[in-house]
Amino acid sequence: MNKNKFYVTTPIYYVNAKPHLGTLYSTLLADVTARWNKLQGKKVFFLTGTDEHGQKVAERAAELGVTPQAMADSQVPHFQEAWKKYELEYDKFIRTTDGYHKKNVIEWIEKLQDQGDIYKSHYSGWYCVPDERFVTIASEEVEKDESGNYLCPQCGRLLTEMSEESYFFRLSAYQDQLVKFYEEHPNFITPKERANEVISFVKSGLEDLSISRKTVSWGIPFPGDPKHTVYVWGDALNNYVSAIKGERDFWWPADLHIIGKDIIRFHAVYWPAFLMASGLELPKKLLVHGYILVDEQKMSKSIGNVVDPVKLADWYGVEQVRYYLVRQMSVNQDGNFSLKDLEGKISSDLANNLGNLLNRTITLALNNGLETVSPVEIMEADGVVLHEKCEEAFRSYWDGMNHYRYHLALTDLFKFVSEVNVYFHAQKPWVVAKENKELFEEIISSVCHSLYSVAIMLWPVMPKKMEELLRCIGHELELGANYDEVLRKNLWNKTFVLKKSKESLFPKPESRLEKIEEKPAEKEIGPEEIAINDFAKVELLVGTIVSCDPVEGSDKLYKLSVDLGKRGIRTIFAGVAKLLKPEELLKKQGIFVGNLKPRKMMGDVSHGMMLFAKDGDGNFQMTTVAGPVDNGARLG
Ligand code: ME8
Repeated sequence: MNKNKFYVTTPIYYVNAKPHLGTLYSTLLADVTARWNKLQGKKVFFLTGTDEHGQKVAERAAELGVTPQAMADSQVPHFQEAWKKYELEYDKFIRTTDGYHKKNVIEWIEKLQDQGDIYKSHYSGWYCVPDERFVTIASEEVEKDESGNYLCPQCGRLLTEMSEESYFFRLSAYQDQLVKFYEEHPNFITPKERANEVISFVKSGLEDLSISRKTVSWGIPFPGDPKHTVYVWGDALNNYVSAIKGERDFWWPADLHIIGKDIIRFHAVYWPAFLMASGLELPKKLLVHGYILVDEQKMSKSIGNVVDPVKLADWYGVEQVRYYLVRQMSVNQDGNFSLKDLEGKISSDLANNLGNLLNRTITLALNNGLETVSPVEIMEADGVVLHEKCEEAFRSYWDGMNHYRYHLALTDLFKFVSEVNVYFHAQKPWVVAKENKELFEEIISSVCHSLYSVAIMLWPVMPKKMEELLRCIGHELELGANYDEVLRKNLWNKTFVLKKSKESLFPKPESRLEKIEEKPAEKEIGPEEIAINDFAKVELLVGTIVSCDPVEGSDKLYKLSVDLGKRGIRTIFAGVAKLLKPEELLKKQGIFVGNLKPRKMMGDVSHGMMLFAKDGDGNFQMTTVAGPVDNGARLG
C-alpha cells in the first residue's frame, strides 16, 4: 500500500557533549530530506533526540559531580535550541529517559526472553567506553599504543578490560537471515561502497551480543534481573520504534535512517537483527555519511576544534551555513570544513550568482515601469532554450536529491543559475527595455520563471530565504501542493508581481578570517627565534611515497622510497610504524627535509627526514600539501 509517507531519523546524540558541526550535519540532512519529501506532497515524520544512558554518560556526569539525569536535563535544551536556530523542524525529540521509551525497551527484551533469544553467560573481553561497544581482540584489527595498551580500532582510544556476568542476545542465529536480506536489498545501504564492510563482517561469523551490563547502573533495569541494565545500544536503537509506538502501523518501517560512518555496524547489523527478532519489518534505507573534518582532522573536543554552530549562524546567517554544509560535504566521503570555503561559497553562489540575479531583475523591471509580468504566448528562441534548461535542471536535481547526492544536486542547480545569468546578460534587457517592451517583458518573465523553480528546489535547504525570494516575485510556497508535478511540467504560464525586498537576500559576508588570524598566539615555550637565512638553510621538499616497508628488527621504523622529482628516489626512514599503517602513507605526497646529513639506521642509510605532527590525542598525522604539486617542489 502506498501510504505516501516518509519517516526519517537521525542518530540520537549522547548528552556528554554539546551539539557541534558533526551532529548538526546529520540533523540538517534529515531536515533537508524531510522538507524535500514534504515538497512532493508526502506526510513526513522526522525524529531526532538524545541518547542518555550508559557508561560514557555516567562517567562524564561523575566527573562533573552531577547525576546523569541532571546532566542530561541540562544538555537537552542545548540541542533543542541549536536545532531550532537552524530551523530543523523535527516532529519529535525523543529522550531515552522518557517513560514510553523505557517501556518499549522492556517489552522488547521480554519478548526476546520469551522466545529464547536471550541467555545468561559471562562476558570477558574488551570494551570501548567512548563508542560504547564490545571489541573482540581476536577478530578485529586491534593495535597497541607505545605502552602496549589496546586501542579501539574504530576511534583509536584506549580499550577497557571487562569481565562480568551478562545476558546475551543470540545474534549468531540471525547471520544467514541478515546475509539473505543484504543480498535481496542491494540498496539498503547508501552509498553502496559502505555495504561491503558490513557484509564481510557478517559473513566472517557473528558472535552473540552482550545485551546487559552489570557494572553500569545508569540504564534501563533488565527485566527479571534488575542488577543488570540494558546495554546502551540495545536501549538506544529501539528509540526509532518507541517514538512512533501509537502509530506504528502507519509510520513503520522507517524510510531512512541517517547516520555517520562510525555507527554503521549498529545500524546495519544489530538493528536489523533486533527487528527480525521483534518480528518487525526492516528499515528501507540507511544513509551513511562521512565525517566533517576541520583542517583535515576529525572534530573532537580534545583537539579543541569543535566549531560552534551557534557562533557560525550568528556570523554568517543560519541558511547560508545550511547551504554551505549541504553543498560542500559530499555525503559519501569525509569533507573538510573551512571558514575560507564557507565565505567563498556564500559570496560566489549566494550573493553573486543568485542574490544579484534577483536584485538586478527586479530593479531593472521596476525602473522600467514593469511591476506585473504576464506570461508570454510565443517565446523567442533563447527563451525556449532557457525553458528547456530549466526542465533539465529539475530532472538532474530530482535525481541527485532522491539518490541522496545532495552536494551534486546543488552543484548542478547552481550551474543552472549561472546559465540564467548568462541569458540575462546576453539579452541586454537594459537596452531592450527602451526599444521593445514586449521582448523586455519576455526576458523578465523567463528569468522569473527560472527563479521560481530554483526557489522551490532550494526550499528544503534554505526555507526562509526561498520563501522571501518567492514573495519578491509575488508567489508563496504552499505545502501540500505537489511541486514534483509542478516542476516536472515546467509550465511557464505564471504571472509575477515584483516587489523589492527591504534587504538584499544574501548580503556579502563580512570576513571573519583576518579577525581569527590576528588573534595573538598563545605564549609557548619554544626554540629561540631564527633569522630568515637560518630557515633558508633547511631544504623542505615535497615527495611521493612510492613504497613503505617494515624494517626487520625494528617495530618503530618504516623504510620509505620517496620520489623527490629531480632529486631522485631516495630511501628515507620514518619512525611511525606503530602509529600509521603503510596504506596511510603510500602514494601520498609528504614533506621531507631534503638536505639532512645522511644517517645510518638499522644497517642502512636514511637520506632525509619525513615531517609529522602530533594531534591532541597523541596520534601522528603526516604533513602534506593541499593539492598535488610536482615531486621535488621546494617549500618556502
Ligand atoms: O553515536 N562529522 O551518538 P554521538 C559528521 N548515541 N558527523 C558527525 C561527526 C563528524 N565529525 N561527529 C559526530 C552516538 N557526527 C549514539 C547514536 S543512534 C541509535 C545512537 C554525527 O553523540 C554522526 O551522525 O556520538 C555520528 O554518527 C553521530 O554524530 C554520533 O553521535
